[in-house]
Amino acid sequence: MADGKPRLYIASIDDITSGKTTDIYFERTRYILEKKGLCNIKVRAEFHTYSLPKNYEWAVFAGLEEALKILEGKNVDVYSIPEGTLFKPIEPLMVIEGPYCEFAELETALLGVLRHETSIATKAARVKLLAWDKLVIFFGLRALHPAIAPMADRAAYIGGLDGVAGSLSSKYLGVEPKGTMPHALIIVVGDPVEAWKLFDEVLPKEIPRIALVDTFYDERLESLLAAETLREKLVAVRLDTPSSRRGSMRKIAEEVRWTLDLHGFSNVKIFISGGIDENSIIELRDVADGFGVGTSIAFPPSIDISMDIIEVERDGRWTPITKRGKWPGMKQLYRCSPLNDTIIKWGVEPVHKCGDGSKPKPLLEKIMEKGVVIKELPSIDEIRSYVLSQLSELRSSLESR
Ligand code: PCP
Repeated sequence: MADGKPRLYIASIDDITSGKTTDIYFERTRYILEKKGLCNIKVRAEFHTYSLPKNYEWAVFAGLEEALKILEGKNVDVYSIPEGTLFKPIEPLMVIEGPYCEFAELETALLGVLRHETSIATKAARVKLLAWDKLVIFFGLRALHPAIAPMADRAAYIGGLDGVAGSLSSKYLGVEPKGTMPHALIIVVGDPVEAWKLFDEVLPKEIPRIALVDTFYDERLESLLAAETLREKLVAVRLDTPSSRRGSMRKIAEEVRWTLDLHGFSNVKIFISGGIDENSIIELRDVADGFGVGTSIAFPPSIDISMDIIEVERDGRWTPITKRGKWPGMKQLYRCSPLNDTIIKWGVEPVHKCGDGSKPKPLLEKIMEKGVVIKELPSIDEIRSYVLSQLSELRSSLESR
């Protein structure tokens, strides 16, 4: 309650795992079921998406670890595809099995976690795919509420980005943050050359010397000044040209590249940030060596994951039932290669073989039993590598079309 004093509007971990961050109608549903002795009816509830944002053909499943944390200790079993799997509409992502009242109020939080992380990871993967082998660092924390900074960094990294700028990423994710220098350093020092020198003088050698070169003067002039100041220590220049000055960012980058090369600084790379999205990556990827991408990944199109009951236990037997527009029944997802998938009724073996003669791989596995995780969860780097390997397979199959 407001008491005239400022506060941070953040739900606690206990609020989340106890189902308090719910929509009120789930509380009312539980109340009715409890009153009428129907709370122990067992259901299977499936998480899936039935449509993707415009021009999207796939998404990256992320947020499983947080979903499991929310379900920990509840009397439920959970089946899931691995975190980081690329998926298409209708494919089953996760299934909760157990008495409905065990997780009724958790639906809101579970969807929030899965939708948010999946949306960020998917956008990050799209950006990384377009950036080819160029470095992409997540600069998006300033677009988000700080309470979810580790989540956003995690999702962006899982999606395949090469690094994240958030300081807390080392504490929460075991990922060392990456960064350059802000305009604030140059403005406080009052002179770019002096600021670059201080950066070099004070910071440990392991931190790459990347000079921000757009604060007061023309990018071409500042880039050359930075190269002449830091010489062989300068790894890259960062162009964060304000939109009011841009005209063509590509032309600015080309001019900087030409000038650096002309003066013998071909080894100095060009890193571009500020308003970068998929189209600008395509426009700049052959002239830039790296990108800092913030808002377009932090605020991505939403991957509309929903949860629907697909089976109810009646007289000791699982009975397929769901709302219209959705596919009833428990399903398995069989994969030959990324997105070359077949959905098959749970418990039925596929009869088809993959193109190379191998058997399709089932992706949905039991990961939680009676509220306890029964499989070792992959590390964030393993999940990221899994995403990158699927993206690479996808790129090869698109190129061979
Ligand atoms: C860069 C840019 C955006 C940040 C990165 C993220 O900031 O101007 O504010 O970009 P995006 O959200 O547009 O993708 P800096 O140049 O580091 O900002 P500052 O002026 O604070 O130095």
